[in-house]
Amino acid sequence: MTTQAEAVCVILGGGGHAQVLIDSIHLSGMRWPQAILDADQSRWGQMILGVPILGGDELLPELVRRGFTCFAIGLGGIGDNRPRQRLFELGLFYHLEPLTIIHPAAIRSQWAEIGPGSQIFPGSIINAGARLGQNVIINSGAIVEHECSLSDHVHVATGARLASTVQVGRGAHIGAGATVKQCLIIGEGAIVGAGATVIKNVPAHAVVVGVPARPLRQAGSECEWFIPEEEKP
Ligand code: JB2
Repeated sequence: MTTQAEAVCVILGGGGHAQVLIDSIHLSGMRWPQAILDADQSRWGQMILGVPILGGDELLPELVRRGFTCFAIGLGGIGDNRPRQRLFELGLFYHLEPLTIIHPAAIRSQWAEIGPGSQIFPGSIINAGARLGQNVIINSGAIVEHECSLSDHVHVATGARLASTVQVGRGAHIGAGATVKQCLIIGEGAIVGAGATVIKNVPAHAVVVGVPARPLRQAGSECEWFIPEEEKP
């Protein structure tokens, strides 16, 4: 394992999320990242906060040969965490170490567990007994109360709040400013819309919106839990 001072880091994805990420890396006292890879060719050669966008993900093996040791996911992936998951698995495939980033202005209990590659942004609160898997984002100002359990690749967006003992399934997305009542279960791949207030369990892959949160109605159907076509058994 490399130390923070030795880490040579590449960021995968160079949009808005990457800016907060690079700032957080810097303020956490880690070494400044050396490169960004981005899928958008028109951005190659540009800089984000002084870090150059060198090219696309196909450069990853070359960077490993050049001595890069770590990666961080620069993609926020609003509403769909599968691209973040794919990039995370790509970094691991090349034996890079996922950088775990905790902004110094985040409040994190020493009794909270934070998995590899997770990103804890400014103003967020993670209380005692909370457990976060790998590649989880707790975005700016979000609250994860005591004994919540978040699986891999979950994103709790800006200002969202999980009351105590909430369980969030793999890859689920809790939208900006949403609130989830205590003891509820948010299923794998579910999406809670921005500003929603969730007062009952959300099934896997469902999309819920509003106050109180209700499943999105599919055109022409009765109100029932919405499951994207590709996710139906
Ligand atoms: O497969 C990929 C890939 N797919 C998209 N590989 C790599 N290396 N890069 C990828 N990207 C790139 O991620 C896009 O080309 C784009 O430059 C970047 C995403 O930038 P964008 O600003 O569109 O989204 P974001 O995910 O950085 O930020 C969103 O989510 C945040 C959580 C924004 O909506 C923010 O406002 C929000 N705070």
